[in-house]
Amino acid sequence: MHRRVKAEPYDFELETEATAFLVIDMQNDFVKPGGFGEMLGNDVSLLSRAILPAQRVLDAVRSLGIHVLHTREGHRPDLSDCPPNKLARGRLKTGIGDEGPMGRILIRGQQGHEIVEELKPLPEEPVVDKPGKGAFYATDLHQILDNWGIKYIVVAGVTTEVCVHTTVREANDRGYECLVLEDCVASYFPEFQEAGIKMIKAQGGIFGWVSNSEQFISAITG
Ligand code: TIU
Repeated sequence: MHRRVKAEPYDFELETEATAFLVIDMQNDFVKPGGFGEMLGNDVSLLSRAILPAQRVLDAVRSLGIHVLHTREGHRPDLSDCPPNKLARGRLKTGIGDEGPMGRILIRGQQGHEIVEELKPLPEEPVVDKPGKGAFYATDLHQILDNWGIKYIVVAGVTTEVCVHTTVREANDRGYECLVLEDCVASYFPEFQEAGIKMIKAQGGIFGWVSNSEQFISAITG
């Protein structure tokens, strides 16, 4: 079904059958109090406020049968898929693979690596485990989207300037039209949230469009 979403820099037009809702890295360790993100000194409330709007979008797209996928950033327990530069980055006392507040940090199978309960994937919704920031790098995301005939990707998740940006840029280069929902993405840094959103829609939508949960839900359910 054809839908027109009020967006910037101009309306985003999509076909619901060719649309996927992609929820990026809404994992306990990034978003929840008591996780790795908070341990590093971040105010995680800046991230957790994206949960409720994303949940509303999830409810709406699920009720319409629109495809949903989730990603998680993390690694194998033996860290064999973690590049040495990522492991070394930050010179952290407690970093990737170490025992953190919610299990081993960014390791698959650990509680901190799990997607937050509010946005828990349904059994039929693929969860793409990614070792990097972009969801296309070293994953089967492109294959899944291609098999489904996806042309439009609606994006939620964290963080705006890191994994959301990298993924949207990768998607744009692969020919997908991306709509980022401003209140469903978040950053630990308010200035990066603001700049990150501006960059997407600058220059006539240089690598995507920006809207919000309310405008998107109203367009697809209206
Ligand atoms: N998912 C994601 O954005 N991973 C990060 O490492 N983000 C930071 O902002 N650190």
